Order: sequence, then structure tokens, then C-alpha cells
Amino acid sequence: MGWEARVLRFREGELTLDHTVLMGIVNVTPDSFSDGGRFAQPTSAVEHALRLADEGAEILDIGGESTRPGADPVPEDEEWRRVGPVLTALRPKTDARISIDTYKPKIAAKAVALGVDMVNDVSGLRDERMIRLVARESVPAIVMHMKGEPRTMQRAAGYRDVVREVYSFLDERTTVAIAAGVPREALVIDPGLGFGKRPEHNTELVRRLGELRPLGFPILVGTSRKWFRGERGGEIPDEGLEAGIAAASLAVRSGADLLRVHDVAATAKAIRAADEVIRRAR
Ligand code: HH2
Repeated sequence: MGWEARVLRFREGELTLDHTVLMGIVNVTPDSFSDGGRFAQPTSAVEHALRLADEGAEILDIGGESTRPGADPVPEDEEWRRVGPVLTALRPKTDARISIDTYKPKIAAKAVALGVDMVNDVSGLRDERMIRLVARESVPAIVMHMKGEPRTMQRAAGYRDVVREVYSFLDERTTVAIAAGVPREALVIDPGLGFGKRPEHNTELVRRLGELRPLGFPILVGTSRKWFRGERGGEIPDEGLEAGIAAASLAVRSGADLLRVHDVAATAKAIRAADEVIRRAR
């Protein structure tokens, strides 16, 4: 089908997406959806991140604010108090790329100054200061679609056509970013499963993910432990492993290049098999 591998350009070097790249999740929060409190101490977060890298995560995504439905925003100084020590300790210990999961330009700027390679912005570069930072520092950014904001987003979960709406949003935000000087090869798009989406929107987005390929950017998807999130947000997270892996494999089949996951070891095994089947056929 002529499915060319996308390239993601970092400040130094690049990642050729001829295989599915795993981004391992490290939530340095007391209240994250599935792993809140487990890695709230810097040493346990760093150990966890290094374990994920050993298990096959090529990117480590460090976050200090939960964006689960209903979550309240965390003040900037508290967010930095959580992630700053982890980034400082982790940076010299790994060659994996490190990403900062924040929508706040000041947190992203401090993280990049510590050597963080990439910005994961769940607000989709809605803040012009974030675009300017990414352009100035030549770091890649993940542009994610979210309808509304975490505190209220499940109330806004209505769409005429969820895929069209996500497409239009990502098209608009990436166009603005490129016009502001961000290189095309430094952008990744993400449909934002669970962010102002009900389970039927998540399944629709995975099924029709390929419709985002014409935008021309690598696609990242996070199916992990939130496949059933939505109206049924209280479901037991650990039950999501098999579902998340099934969804991840289907997302790769539909065109995903990167997967943001909690369970790196298990997903890596599954995705290596899926890559054999799917990428050769592409
Ligand atoms: N999902 C979460 C957080 N950040 N970033 C991207 N790019 N894509 C996602 O789907 C995504 C994300 C939410 O998941 P989790 O980290 O498990 O929970 P919490 O926000 O409660 O920390």
C-alpha cells in the first residue's frame, strides 16, 4: 500500500518509525487514573522509568499532573516540585528519549533546559507560548486532541463525527505550529482517547485512525488502561491490560506509529508480533 515510515526529528538525531515505538508512562502524581501514588517519590519514579526503558520503551513520558476525567489542575510550582527532581536524576542515567507530559509552557521550558527531548501537550499546543518554546528549542511535540478540559471534558463528549472533528483540530493546530516555525518532522499527532470521548468514540477513533494519516504526521495513541474509560471511568484499571494490548495492536493496524503505554514489557511482546504481521503488509 506504499506505507512509508515516518521520521521524528529530535534536536539531536531522529527516530525512524519503521517499527512501533513505545512510550513508557511515568506518572509522578498522587492521583493518576491507574497508578496514582505508586511513583510519587522521585527514586521510585526514576527506578520505574529505567525499568520501562529496559523493557523496550524508547521514550519515557514523565508527568506531574493527572488529566483523568474530573481532575483539578495542579499549580505550576507543585507540578515542578514533582517532576523536577525526577528529570534531574533520570537524565544522566538513560539514553532513552525523555518527554515531559505537560500543557504548561513554563514547566516544558524548565524540563527542556534539563535536557528533556520532547514535549507531550495534551492541550494540543493551544497556548501560543508553548508553540514558541517548541520552535525556539527545536524539540518535537505531541499535539493531542482534547475536547474541553479534564475537569469537565466528559460533559462535552458529543460529536457529529468524532474522526472528522479530531482531524480538523489537529490540522488546524499543526498548521499554526508550522507557520510559527516548528518543523513538520518535529510534530506527532494524537487523537486523545478518553479525553472528552466516550468508549464508542475511542473505538471509532481506533477503527478509523488511518483517516488521520493524510495529515502527514506520525500518529501516537494511548489505549493503555483507559480503553473503557469514559462514562464508566471508575472501572478497575488492572483489568485493562489485555484490552489495552488488543486495542494497541488494532491501533497499529489502523496506522499508529507510537503507543503510550503503562505496561511496556507485555505490550512490547505483543507489538513485536503485531509489527511482523502488519508492517510487512503495509
Ligand atoms: N493520556 C493520558 C495522559 N497523557 N498524553 C498523550 N499524548 N496521549 C494520551 O492518550 C494521554 C496523555 C492519561 O493517562 P494516564 O497517564 O494513565 O492518567 P493520568 O492523566 O490520570 O495521569
